[in-house]
Amino acid sequence: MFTWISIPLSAQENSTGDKPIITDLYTADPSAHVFEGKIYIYPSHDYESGIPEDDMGSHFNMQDYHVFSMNKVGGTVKDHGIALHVDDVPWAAKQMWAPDAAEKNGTYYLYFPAKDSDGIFRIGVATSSDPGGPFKPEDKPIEGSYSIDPAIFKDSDGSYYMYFGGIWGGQLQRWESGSYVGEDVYPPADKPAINPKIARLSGDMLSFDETPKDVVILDEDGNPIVTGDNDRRYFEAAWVHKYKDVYYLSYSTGDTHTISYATGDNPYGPFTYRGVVLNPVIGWTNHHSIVEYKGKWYLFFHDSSLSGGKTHLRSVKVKELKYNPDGTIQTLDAYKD
Ligand code: FUB
Repeated sequence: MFTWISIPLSAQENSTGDKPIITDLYTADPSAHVFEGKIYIYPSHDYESGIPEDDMGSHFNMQDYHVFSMNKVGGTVKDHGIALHVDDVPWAAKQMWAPDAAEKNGTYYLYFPAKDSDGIFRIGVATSSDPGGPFKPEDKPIEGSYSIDPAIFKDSDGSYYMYFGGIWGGQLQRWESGSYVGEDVYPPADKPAINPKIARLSGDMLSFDETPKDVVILDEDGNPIVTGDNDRRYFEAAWVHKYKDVYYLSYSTGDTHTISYATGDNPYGPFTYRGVVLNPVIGWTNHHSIVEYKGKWYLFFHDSSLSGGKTHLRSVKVKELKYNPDGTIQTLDAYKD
């Protein structure tokens, strides 16, 4: 069962600068990028569809995306309207979960997971000449794609990579054999945990240039983090950024509710576990992105404070993120300075 995180709602009133930045819609899973000199945010659009809560996330029944932009953190946030609706995606049936975006040669690409008519999560792509959309979807999902939470990383050499995958409702545990099985299969508690996946994108940004590979997360002794290590093992919400030539993989630990991170020396990893970026927030899920803007680093994330704690009705927030001189990240708490 989903477990309630016992952060008092009154904590929001004591918070410092962590108010939702969008209050007329519920928004979650914010993927932030700097395009055309502004911060653009590509979030999920939460709404109340009436589907009861379950462990597979059926209550996250989102049907469209809005894109938002701002000229400065703390400034006015512009809603660019509906960027893509599930009814306009030929292959998608429901559950438009956490998206991301990328730009190449003046075209903007929106990557999004959704369940197909067989109830299997796939990842699709849609294009636009405007970072705010609207986006035109491809007729089919990306060949070889599966599961959820696509995150696009552009490396300094101009290569683009997609990280993806999420366990439980994200179905990653059904793909460990290499093809989809209709039941959940997890490794034993003392065996390496299920890993997020990476695939380099092809030149046209519409397909994978390689078969997705595992992104291995190691502990301090160089051993893969195991399934039973719930405080550190990967659950969902992969994000990669680069700081001073080090690759940072950050992700949600799911049922232990942190955004944790690991570092490596190339996009494929392995990555070594380093610590916590963000402590648990109000609501079950934790999902974020990290972006540099005008010389400062920011963590975009969400919580359920605005909805009074409803886990499927979340709101995007932002906090400045700071590094220590050794490159480790200072842990943030949504409700404290
Ligand atoms: O928003 C639906 C799902 O909840 C996302 O795909 C996960 O990362 C979690 O935030």
